[in-house]
Amino acid sequence: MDPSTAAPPGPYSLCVITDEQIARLRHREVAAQALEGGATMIQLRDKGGDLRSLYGEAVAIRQLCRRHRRLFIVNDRLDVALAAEADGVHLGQEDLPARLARPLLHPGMLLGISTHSVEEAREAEAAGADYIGFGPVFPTGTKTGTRPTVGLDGIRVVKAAVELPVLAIGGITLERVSEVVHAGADGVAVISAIVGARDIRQATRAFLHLLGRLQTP
Ligand code: TZP
Ligand code: MG
Repeated sequence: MDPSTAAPPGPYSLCVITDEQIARLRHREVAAQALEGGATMIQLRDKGGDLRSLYGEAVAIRQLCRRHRRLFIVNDRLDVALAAEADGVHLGQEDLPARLARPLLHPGMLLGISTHSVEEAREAEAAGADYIGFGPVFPTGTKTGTRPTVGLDGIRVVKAAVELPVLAIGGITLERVSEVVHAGADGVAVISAIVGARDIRQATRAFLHLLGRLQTP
């Protein structure tokens, strides 16, 4: 397809989630390369560092995202999302519940919730989430202790159950994007297939190019 006729990517098309261990780079560097490759959303995810340095990374990535006009989301830490003036926060089932987080966010801030079942997706929707992550769709080596895989059928079922945008997550590779989008996902959230690639910029570009072709009506 002629790229000039492809629709511009939606805000939830491609969420690149940072990981310093996999990338062997700082969060801000991962984000910079993913944004140069066209990622539509950056999620800052850090499971080990101290809060002060997380805040520093968050501010740096917020500035990068503003420059690229892309969304910036902080994983787990609502306090850091607020302090760094992120566009939103992403919370899991073990984090602050969505119904408590929603009123703490500034108006217009995005609330993303990780879900693994129709029940959790419906609950997130009722609590005022703006989008859900749904997965793991496929087996993943990146997150330990994940819930059972939901598969492509899981995406179809959850899309029929909620109105919210659904970001598929877990084991999403370039080869699997097409089936995930055909199953109904509004976008994909990716760690290893992009952050672990030799060239993050190029890997992001490849995902975006494919998503652009798949999502153009
Ligand atoms: N939540 C469900 S699966 C997962 C998270 C954070 C890890 C996704 O990483 P990858 O490398 O894209 O499978
Ligand atoms: Mg979490």
